[in-house]
Amino acid sequence: MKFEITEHDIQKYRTDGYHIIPQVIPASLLTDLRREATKARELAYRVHGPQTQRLGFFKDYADELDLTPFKNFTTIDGLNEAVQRLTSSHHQVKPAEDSGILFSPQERPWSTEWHRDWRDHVLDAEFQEHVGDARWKEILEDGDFFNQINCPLYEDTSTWYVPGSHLRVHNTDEEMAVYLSTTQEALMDEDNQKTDEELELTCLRYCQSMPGAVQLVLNPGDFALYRNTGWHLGNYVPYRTRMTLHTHAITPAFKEFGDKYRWMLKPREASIERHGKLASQSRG
Ligand SMILES: O=C(O)CCC(=O)C(=O)O
Repeated sequence: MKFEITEHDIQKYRTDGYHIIPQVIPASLLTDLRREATKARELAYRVHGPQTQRLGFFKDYADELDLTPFKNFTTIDGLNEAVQRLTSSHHQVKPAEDSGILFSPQERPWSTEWHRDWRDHVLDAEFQEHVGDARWKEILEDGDFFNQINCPLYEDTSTWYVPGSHLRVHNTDEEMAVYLSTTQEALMDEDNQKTDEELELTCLRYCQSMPGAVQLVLNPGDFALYRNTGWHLGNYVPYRTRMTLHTHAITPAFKEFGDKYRWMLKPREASIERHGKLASQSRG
């Protein structure tokens, strides 16, 4: 096998929920990917504004981007085999052009909230009615679901993760205290109350305050696979060049789940609901 995956790596992926395969992108492909991703970043700022985090489904921009390097990424010799060894023989790397690229913001630092996909992006009543805790537990424990990929073209330390949290239906009180300690609006300083340095350090402290959190340190061409049902976030600064391919290892079961429940996704509303509901609970 071109990229070595040991039994220990497989076990650790199950229990910790993440694994980094070093340097999967060869130098010549890295050159081509950086060139096209630089164009994609300009497109992202143009379409979504200077603070945007990503350009999704960028095969829609085939008239402005050469998609060949991205297609060559998906078929890197030995990559899918390595992913399959960590997961199962029916996992496939979803082409990045069907998924997205993550970028650094152009103007100011910001961080996402700590979150667990997909549970934190749906309304509670709808979740309980259509999925429920028992089915969710099965999904968390089933490696067919929620295997996300970050593969940076430049060094990337933006992603933080809580190992082991991907298997838990319920969060700990300490985790919820961190989650409730701020809001997405504050982590973006929407009221312009902070200097850039104050905002950067506020976001960094928020990352560090989550119990057990680790910062993923990814070198160019490293390949991080992580169960995105675990607590994670992205913390961004404009002075670092971030261009990170962001996709999934998908399976037929995961695709079916996505198609069936896509209508339930309402990230911002769900976040407001959690803050409101839990704050009122804690007021008694
Ligand atoms: O920027 C990152 O690495 C994390 C992005 C993220 O939180 C997500 O896609 O759910």
